Amino acid sequence: SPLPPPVPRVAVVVFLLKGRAVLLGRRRSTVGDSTFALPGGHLEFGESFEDCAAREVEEETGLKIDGTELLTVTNNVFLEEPKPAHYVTVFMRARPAHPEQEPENCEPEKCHGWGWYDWGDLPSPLFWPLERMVRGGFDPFPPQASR
Ligand code: 8DG
Ligand code: MG
Ligand code: MG
Repeated sequence: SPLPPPVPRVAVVVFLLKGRAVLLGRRRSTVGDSTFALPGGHLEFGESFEDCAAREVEEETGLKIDGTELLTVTNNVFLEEPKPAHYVTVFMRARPAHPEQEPENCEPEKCHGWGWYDWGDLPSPLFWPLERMVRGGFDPFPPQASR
């Protein structure tokens, strides 16, 4: 039978924040191969954004998260990739539940490894949906309490 027409999918990704650092991993994927990206993945049928964020972060890094909040949504069309794709990407922020715990590379077939990167000194190349946000001045950190 012929292939069904492609459809947009929903992804949930997480700015996991520790001090002034974010957790990034270098992708192994047909989409954005080798670029630095946030943990995250596909929203499952019936799942909340918060539950998806917690599930994907734990599946990919072994870390549990706290204080999950919705930040923004972007529309990402990947027509140039080997396998064209279209994602509506939901960006959340969260904190590690146990800040001293190190991330584990739980899906080594999908990621080269996780690391904490200072927001002022991000690695390159970033996955382009993230690169576009950073260039646009997007800041995932909550406003600083005044001292
Ligand atoms: P799953 O099977 O675990 O559900 O999916 P996954 O293998 O973890 O999916 P993914 O590629 O990590 O995430 C799904 C899509 O989300 C990805 O193909 C494109 C979109 N996406 C963005 N920005 C980011 C990002 O910074 N990180 C991740 N992981 N995905 C992102 O638009
Ligand atoms: Mg995943
Ligand atoms: Mg993923």
